[in-house]
Amino acid sequence: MTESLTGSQILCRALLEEGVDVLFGYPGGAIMPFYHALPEFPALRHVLVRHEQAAAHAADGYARASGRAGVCVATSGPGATNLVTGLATANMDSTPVVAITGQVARAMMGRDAFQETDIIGITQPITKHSRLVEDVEEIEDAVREAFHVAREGRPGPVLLDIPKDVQNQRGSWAGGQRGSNGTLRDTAPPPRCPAGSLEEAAALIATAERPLIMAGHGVVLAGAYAELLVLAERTGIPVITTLLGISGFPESHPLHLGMPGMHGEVHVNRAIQQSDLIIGLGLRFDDRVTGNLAGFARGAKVIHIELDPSEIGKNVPVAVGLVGDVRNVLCSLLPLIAARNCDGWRREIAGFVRPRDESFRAGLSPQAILDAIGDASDGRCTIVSDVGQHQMWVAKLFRYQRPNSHITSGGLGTMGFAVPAAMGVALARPGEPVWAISGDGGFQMNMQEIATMVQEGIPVKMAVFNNGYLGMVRQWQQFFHGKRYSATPIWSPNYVKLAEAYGIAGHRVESIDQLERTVADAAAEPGPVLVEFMIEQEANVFPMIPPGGSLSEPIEAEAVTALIPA
Ligand SMILES: Cc1ncc(C[n+]2csc(CCOP(=O)(O)OP(=O)(O)O)c2C)c(N)n1
Repeated sequence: MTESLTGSQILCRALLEEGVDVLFGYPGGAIMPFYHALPEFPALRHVLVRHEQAAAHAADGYARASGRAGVCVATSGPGATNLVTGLATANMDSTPVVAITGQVARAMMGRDAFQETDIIGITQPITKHSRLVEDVEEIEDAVREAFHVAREGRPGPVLLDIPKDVQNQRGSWAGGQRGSNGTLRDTAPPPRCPAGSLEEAAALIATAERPLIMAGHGVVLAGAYAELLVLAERTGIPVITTLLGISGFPESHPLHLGMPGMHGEVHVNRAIQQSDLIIGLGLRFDDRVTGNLAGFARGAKVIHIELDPSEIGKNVPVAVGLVGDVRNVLCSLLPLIAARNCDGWRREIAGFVRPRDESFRAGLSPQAILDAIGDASDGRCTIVSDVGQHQMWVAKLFRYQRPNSHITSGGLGTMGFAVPAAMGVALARPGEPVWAISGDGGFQMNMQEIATMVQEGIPVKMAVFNNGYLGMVRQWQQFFHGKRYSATPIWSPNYVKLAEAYGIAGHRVESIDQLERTVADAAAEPGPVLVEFMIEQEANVFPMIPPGGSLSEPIEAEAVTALIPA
């Protein structure tokens, strides 16, 4: 039995059949038929953002927190192009997002009609798939395909561009043919490991003298927490977590070493350089992790477990490549792994550990702020960070205990991500505390979303680390551009008054004695809240591998005076 409906009604029904419960969007001319139909489907909650970029980031945050595809909607032309940064962000971090854009009517396409852009052409390089839906009879299949493609294999964004007249066109609804928008786990493919490769990997793991596990985003995407824990505990192999692998392994665990790469700890990078085996789990060995590839872990063989076969051997030579969802591959590998320990190697690594830069610990330091946030929520919160120095402090200094409790834009490094992404996280995890932590630069890129939170009652706790600079760029200028602070000092509004203007609670913390109390008050606030932390203006993130340098050449706090002109 088929029913005659408009394209927009079919679209709404198809979204419901995919299990969609929330969409982030913004209306306009070419998507009006969809917005006309939407009120007939109250199970589809629409969140009206204040900028379409925020819709894409919110859908991304929702997807990362829930493991289901996030959905964003925009009109043609400027609405669609405003989604671009968010889609590129999702693409770089393998997040399943389905974007729906209105397009001008078919008869107008190709005539430079009002608000016409070739959004398919624009987004093709930054999505897994972009499709122009040319007839109402395609809509049902196009939606099913979009969710399937976004989630299957390595997840990523998909865009459906639907001309206005197709949204209005009447067509037939068959329905009942789809699965639901389940979690990524439901669609994980079985591993593809060439004959003998699992045994080969197990033999390398049994005989290596200085092995390391390097856990990336694939661990979180696959939910391979328990399997990673078994592998580590059975073998005693220390675990490194990349920026997007953070919260894939409990940080309090004695086998947890820390973050590698450009701002990784000295002992972590040194361990990598000395290791004879790296077991890479769901990561792409990107340049922020490896530093100069020619000098990366020259004595190490690499076992690479990765869902996307095109990643294997792309950046580092691989001894054994195992293709598949990290959890499924580990399930196949673990029965072959014998118990061993790495006590001698771990003692050696312990000898590499450098004392923390104590200048951080004094006063209103990032460490003190992050400890206060962790304490105020018993470590139960999800931290969504923006991009810059604070992002590195949030990655390195917060003690993540819960799986998937750290969310950030790793691959694209998109400033402005935290606030809107945190809205998506908060809707995916109702009742759980969510902190968006931004710098004063990135916060000002999407702070308009406070209005969305107020209108929709989304209780995100926003922290601004105010150092008066675009701090990470200032740090580079300090180290590598003779301290020429070109275009990095940044003025901010009065954030307490800004909060007041939006009708939410706002606080400024200027000294350590205000810290605990204020953070506790913010944590207890039922609605959105904004807390500004006045941190040291020229604090730096240490250590740092200079751009183009190898992991063996860190700049450490005490050496930096030699680099910087007086
Ligand atoms: C959209 C975007 N524009 C520019 C950059 C380049 N960039 C990287 S970090 C940074 C400074 C961030 O400053 P702020 O938000 O104040 O954070 P802080 O580094 O001070 O913690 C800039 C400009 C970027 N990553 N994203």
